[in-house]
Amino acid sequence: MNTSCQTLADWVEQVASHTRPEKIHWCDGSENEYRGLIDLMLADETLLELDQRNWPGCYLHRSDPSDVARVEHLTFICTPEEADAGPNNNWMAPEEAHRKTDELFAGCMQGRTLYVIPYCMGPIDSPYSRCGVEITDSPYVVANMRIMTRMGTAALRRIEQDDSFVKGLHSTGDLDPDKRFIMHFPEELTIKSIGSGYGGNALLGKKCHALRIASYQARYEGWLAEHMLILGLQDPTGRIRYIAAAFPSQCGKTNLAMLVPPAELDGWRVWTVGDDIAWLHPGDDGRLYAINPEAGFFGVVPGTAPDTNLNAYEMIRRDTIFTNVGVTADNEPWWEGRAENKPALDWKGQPMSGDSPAAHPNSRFTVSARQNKGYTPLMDDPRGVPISAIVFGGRRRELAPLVYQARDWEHGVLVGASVASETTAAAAGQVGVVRRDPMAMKPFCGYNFADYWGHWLETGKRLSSPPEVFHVNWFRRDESGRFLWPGFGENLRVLSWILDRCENGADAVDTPIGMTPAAGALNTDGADVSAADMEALLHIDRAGWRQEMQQIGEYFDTYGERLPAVLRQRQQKILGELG
Ligand code: SAT
Ligand code: MN
Repeated sequence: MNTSCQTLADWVEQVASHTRPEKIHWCDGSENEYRGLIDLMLADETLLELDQRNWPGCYLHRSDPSDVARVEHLTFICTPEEADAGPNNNWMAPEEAHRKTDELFAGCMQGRTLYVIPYCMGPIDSPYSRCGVEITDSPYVVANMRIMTRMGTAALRRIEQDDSFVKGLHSTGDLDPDKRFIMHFPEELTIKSIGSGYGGNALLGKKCHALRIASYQARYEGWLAEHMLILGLQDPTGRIRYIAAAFPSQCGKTNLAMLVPPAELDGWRVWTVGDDIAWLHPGDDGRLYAINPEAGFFGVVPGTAPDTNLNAYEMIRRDTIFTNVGVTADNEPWWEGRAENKPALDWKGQPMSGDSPAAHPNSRFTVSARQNKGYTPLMDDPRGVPISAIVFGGRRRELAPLVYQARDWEHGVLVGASVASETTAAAAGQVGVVRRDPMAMKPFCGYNFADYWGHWLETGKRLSSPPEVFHVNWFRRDESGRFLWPGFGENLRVLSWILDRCENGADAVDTPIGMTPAAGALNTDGADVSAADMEALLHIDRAGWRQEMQQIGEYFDTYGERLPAVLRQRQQKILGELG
């Protein structure tokens, strides 16, 4: 065998005898290996070459049209006790889940290659990083994992040292949605995923490991695994402070993490540490430190344009795998929001017709984080970066103001637990319905939310200088559906108020739900937003909030006795203050 880690060697052998592949390939993560995989996929048309003169190293993958998003109804947390998975998860007994998937895995790799992908989530030399091994029969998954994680020989060496890793078994199976399951066995540090080749279902290092399994592990080890971007904000004096922000999928995490300051805010810079996942650890100095466990971006393509996300727009001009975008007559990738050129074929490869979009709304780019202009070597710093502010947010047409600040950590946990957002195309199902999405972790928390909130509260007790906690909403609209806030680069105005608040340097108004910017405290000079819109954006609708807090109370009821009492007390207190 190719490793001194006996557990790994045994597992690979056992999987191979069950799935019956024709060949086994141990991934080393080299450039050569990547090139070989690309050539293989070009040959069997898993990948299509895009115009290499203008888009060097860029390829298009068209997934099965029934396999374009995460499938939450087929995603299970398999703990021995159902209550440990909580009302926030689908649960299946571990024996049943193993039996169901093992049946489907039997012989499923016949005639195919079994790839062994050792990977490390986080810098190879960080004590905060954790490793995994994904076994898959999909070369597309291998190529994506090479971009998204630190994959190959260095990761294998660390696994041999640690003698511990998350086992992730994946096969695309026959892509039959009726035989599709994404199973998590947190106590066994094991994932079994079959029947889908799509991102979050198949790149097991991402949501399955770095969020569902890691959140469970983090609870016992005393840290937090969160669905958060991490950015460094450099002010005109050159000082850099770090913010972690949790928004549901397709609510602008990647755009915020790569923000380009508007011309009026001269002298500011944004450094991207991560765009999707943060692992947060209390440091010796009582502050909270964050690493990004990933090495690349798996971002939403539609809407990527020079005025929304210039850095991403430029970053994906080379060495990028596109999934489910359209193509132009001259073989360039095309998506809604791309101003130049026009699409000839849609994401299914069909000629454009009617109003249907060229790119699937959940089409994605996979690209190395190093190609981003806002790349900072701090992304590879084993110590992580100290977090000044945690920002929660959702996509809410109504009610939630542009920004407000929690009073303290406990209130911050309530604010996070109360996040609600309109659903998006990132998951299969209806789009645009408001649902509770605490900490933007509804699809990703590997255990009972009540215990998870309890763990957040405990973590706060270990921090002598905890981050300040905020809530933002970039998505407020008026009755005609017009967005009230310009968003994108202009969001820096809100972030700068947030940083000032972290040092008590900006004026705020005390309201029952928290502190909002005082009139004039948020710099809108040169922004395209009227005084009336600004007032509407910061207005607290007391009747609406009373109803919201009541609904939050009802939502908490579903967690019964396990709900931390302090959350209930704080919710009741705010309800009382709303009159
Ligand atoms: O789950 S994915 O990683 O495919 C993307 C997302 O929904 O955030
Ligand atoms: Mn995400």
